[in-house]
Amino acid sequence: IIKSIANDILYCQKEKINEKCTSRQSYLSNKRYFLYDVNPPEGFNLRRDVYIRVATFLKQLIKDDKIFQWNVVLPPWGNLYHWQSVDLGSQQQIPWQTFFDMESLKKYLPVIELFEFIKEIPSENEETIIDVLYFLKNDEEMFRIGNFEDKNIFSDCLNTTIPYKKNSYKQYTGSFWGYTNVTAREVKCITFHGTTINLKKNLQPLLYRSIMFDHMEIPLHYNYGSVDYWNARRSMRYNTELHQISNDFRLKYLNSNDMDDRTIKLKDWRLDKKKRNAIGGPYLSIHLRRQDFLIGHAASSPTIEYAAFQIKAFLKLLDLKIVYIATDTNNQEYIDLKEKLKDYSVFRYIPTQFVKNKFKDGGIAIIDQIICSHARYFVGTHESTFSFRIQEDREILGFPTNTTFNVLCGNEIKCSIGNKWEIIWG
Ligand code: GFB
Repeated sequence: IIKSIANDILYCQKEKINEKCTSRQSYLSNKRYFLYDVNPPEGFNLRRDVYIRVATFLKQLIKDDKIFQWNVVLPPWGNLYHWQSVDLGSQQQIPWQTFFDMESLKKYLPVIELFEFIKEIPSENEETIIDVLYFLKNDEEMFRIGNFEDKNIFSDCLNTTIPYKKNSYKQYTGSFWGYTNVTAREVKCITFHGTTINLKKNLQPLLYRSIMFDHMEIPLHYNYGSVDYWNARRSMRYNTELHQISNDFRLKYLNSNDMDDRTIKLKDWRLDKKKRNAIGGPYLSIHLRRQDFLIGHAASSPTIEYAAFQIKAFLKLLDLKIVYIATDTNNQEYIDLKEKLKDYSVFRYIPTQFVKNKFKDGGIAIIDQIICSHARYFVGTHESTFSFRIQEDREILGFPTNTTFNVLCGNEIKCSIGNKWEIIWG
């Protein structure tokens, strides 16, 4: 069967599309779709890192594979634990274009939204069927013993609780980002350990057109921190409207604009060049992570009093009068913090209802990140991926590293400057 499909593919590629090819075109076209999903509790900024693992892997695959045209289907955003604004109703099935600039992403890799995939794939019984879904899981025993080695072991899923079950048409239904009309024809479980490249053997493009991996957070980066990693990261530009909102805020309240701050980026990220001369707007920016961090990272989370003490020390040191606070804290804590900084101008971004409705909690968080990334000096929260993404954006903008890799200290532990995660340019 494989041989005959392969022959058909080659035939249809070589010949002009004729009747034989047209009728079987979608099956035999060399277009292949890579879909993925992530463990539900994971936050927005860890998910962004998972995208880079996928993107760099697929980029390499496309380089090596001369037959198939690989496309990444971007998993819609939704139901994240941290998105708690009750006035926005359910925040699910949000396409990537709400948060990111699709043209920039496409300059790195062929990506499509899930709704485009649903349109492209002919449906059967009104279902869009993914050919195979691999449910990845960790080897708990290996983590217990600490004897790590690469693994890709198939199991029958019988001993695993999987969130997929067969419907009356014998397809697997499951969460599929809240789309009840998306199903999978086959589900297979794999105990996996290793980097994304090791997933290649499971793709089998001669058998499957659309291949999905669930728990894509399990495979590790295969080229972490390389030029290619940073190219993928640079292609993750935000939606231009989110930039515009942030720029308006910077101009109005923070006396900041790209020309004076030396933070101009070229329209095409591929043309941006290595630089370290950004000066940023005349304000200090702080990312103060609260909520679940107060439990998960209690030792490194300062009290509001101690946070204010440290912020004042930074402002004095830098001779700045303005501080921008990005935080997920409640109003009362923010008011307390502001009160303790009353000799300074303290700002936070408060969205209009229109902006909230349009960009949801995820977009508001990105506006905070953009404003933080343009400050003269940034101080983040230890081990928060939200802060890590701001640090990366500052690396891309060309700030000297001493203005970026700083964190607030908890009351109880001495803290040092975090690792400097410096950009590598090609
Ligand atoms: O992005 P994230 O994975 O970063 O999750 P961490 C934090 C989320 O909380 C963000 C909101 O995506 C935002 O939705 N948030 C946090 C903020 N700080 C701010 C802020 O300054 N402004 C705004 N507007 N929103 C990890 C989680 O979070 O923390 C893990 O991914 C776990 O699931 C762990 O909860 C304790 O790395 O900070």
